[in-house]
Parts: sequence; C-alpha cells; structure tokens
Amino acid sequence: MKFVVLTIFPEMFGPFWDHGIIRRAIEQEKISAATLNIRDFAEDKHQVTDDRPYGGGSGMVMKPEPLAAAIRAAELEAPSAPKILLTPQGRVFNQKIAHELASLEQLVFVCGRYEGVDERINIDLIDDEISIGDYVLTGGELAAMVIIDAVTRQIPGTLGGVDAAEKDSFADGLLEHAHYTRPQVFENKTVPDILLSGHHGEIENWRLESALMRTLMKRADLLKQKDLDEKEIEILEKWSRWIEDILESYHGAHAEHREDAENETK
Ligand code: 4F9
Repeated sequence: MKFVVLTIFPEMFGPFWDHGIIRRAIEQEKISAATLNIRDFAEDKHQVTDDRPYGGGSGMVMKPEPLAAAIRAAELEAPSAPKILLTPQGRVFNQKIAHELASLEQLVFVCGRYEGVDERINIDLIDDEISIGDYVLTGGELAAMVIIDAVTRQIPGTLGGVDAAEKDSFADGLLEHAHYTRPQVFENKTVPDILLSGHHGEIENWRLESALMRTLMKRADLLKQKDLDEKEIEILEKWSRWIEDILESYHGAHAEHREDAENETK
C-alpha cells in the first residue's frame, strides 16, 4: 500500500511514520509513505496557501491553485489512488471502510486547513470525502493518520499474529472479549478460572459470551444490526430465559402487592 498525504504540515507525520506498527510496516515494505507539502506548490513569493472568503465572513479558505498543483503531483506518484478529502462532510469512517480502503494499492489523502478548501477543488480533483466523526478539527491531518493507522493494520502481515485483525472489535460486528495477562491476582481481582484451564473449546465459548455481553452492555446498537449466528442466538436466548425467570419469580413474590396497586387505581 502506498500512502501519499498532502498537507501544509508534513512535519506532523514524522513521528507517526516512525513508531510502532506503522514504522515496522514501512520497514517491511508492506506500506510506503510520502507527504507532499502543499506550500511547495504555491507559486507566489510568500507561498501563500489561504485567502479570504468571497462573500465575506471570518476565517480563511484554502486557495485552489496550490492545492490543485499538489493533487496533480500526487496523481503522478500514485496514479491509481482515489484522492480522499478529510472533511466532516464526508461518509463516516468505520471498520468496513478501513477494510475497503485496505484492498486498494494506493491512497492519496488531502488535508484541508482553515475553514475549508475552495469548492472548485472538490468537483474534478476529489474522488471521496471521509469524516472520522461528527466534530470539527483544525485540519485533516489527524483524520488522515486515524485512517492510515486503521487501514495499515488491516494489511496482512502488519500485525504480530497471523490473523490478529480478524479478531478485532467490529471485525465480526461484536466488541472484543475481555483480556487478561499476568499476574493472576492484581489488586485483589482475579483472572477467570476458565482462562487458566487449558480447555480451548471452553475458552472460545467464554470469549464469545464475553464479547456478546460487552456488546450488549456497551453497544446494543451493534447487536441490533448484526447478522447473529446460531451460537450467538443460543447464548442470547439463554440470557433471555434467565431474565424471564428472574422476573417471573419477582412477579410471583409480589402478586398481592400488585393487586393492591391495581385496586387503588380503581
Ligand atoms: C475531517 C473532521 C475528518 C472530522 C477537517 C476540519 C475533519 C476536519 N473528520 N475538520 N478539517
């Protein structure tokens, strides 16, 4: 995968390329990274990249000429890449989009600054607009890093384990199960016995239940969207029966009070 980033702050990316999984992926040539400084494509003496908005108002707009020249230079470096503008107006990034982008050979990211880029850049020079969430940043750079990070770890061989990305949160529509490492007792809290048992089948079941429970508790919306498999349905039905049982006992024990309450309202 070749990433090309257009920005007026290429220095922001130095430490990003130089650490952790991203650094290793570059060293292993699973990805390559280039930043182009939009300012280098400004032709005036002061290399200005912004200007006042037509129609007035506060804030500045990114000038079209330097940005267009930078995008055309990026096209030469990465001819097959979609040119992606980072903007709150784009489609909202998620794991599915990360997976989709990871299947491509090259990606160009256009990082706007100021209040936005001149609208005419959008028309012919941008192929895709992506947002990383409903908030406004001071520029697209952090959004580009977020996407590059999520895309890189989808590329086979960039993570430690063979299939580490497949086990991620969201990969199968569930949050990940709880994780534990040594020591066995930490501040009076223990590791679930099953994880120490060596029974791989039971450990897998425990992990699925843990993942389902965490998703139910923290992100029920994900569970509602998910295409549940047989095992997952079985677990949810088991919990549902437990809850029904508890409520039945409760209602049984409180039957008289309930009648009283009903009589009061009559
Ligand atoms: C980009 C915000 C992507 C959210 C770009 C200001 C942005 C952004 N997601 N905010 N420039």
